[in-house]
Amino acid sequence: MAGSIDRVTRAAADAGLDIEIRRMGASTRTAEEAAAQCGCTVAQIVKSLVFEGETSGKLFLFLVSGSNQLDLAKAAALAGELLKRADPRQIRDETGFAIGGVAPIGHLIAIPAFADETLLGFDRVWAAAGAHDAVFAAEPQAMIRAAQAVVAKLAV
Ligand code: 5CA
Repeated sequence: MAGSIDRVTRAAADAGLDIEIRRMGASTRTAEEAAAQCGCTVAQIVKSLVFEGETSGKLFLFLVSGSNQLDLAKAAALAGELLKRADPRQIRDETGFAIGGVAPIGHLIAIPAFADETLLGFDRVWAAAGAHDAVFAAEPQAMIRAAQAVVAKLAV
């Protein structure tokens, strides 16, 4: 998915976010795998979770720490509608990313995004960069700004 990685590179540049995308040569599909590859804690991995609005069918992006679970009730309150886990194919078609490589930036569509406040407690976080072995590191505030995400309390 070279095109997906290119989109992340471009989105970062457009947002003034200075990143270096690293291909790890091993799976970073899950937060645990990504942490092992990056040499960071699971908590410093940003999960980019895509949910679908039950009423609108629209996708929403929630950025949470790898050590936290998304609180669906809080997420739904922010989205303004009930949410369900999005279908992997819809995620791929609309964001341009396959599950395990969904990045916080560079989606094909403009996607309403929310970020959990606990991410701001780290000096550096790592996020997926468009493929299942690609990651980038960033200062959380800068990454959240680039994703145009609203900071909120999202974790259980
Ligand atoms: N590359 C890693 C670390 S950055 C990563 O993408 N992690 S993740 O957590 O953001 O992406 C995996 C997430 O995809 C899982 O936590 C899970 O919430 C979601 N997921 C896994 N399988 C499915 C599925 N079949 N349908 C919808 N979402 C899924």
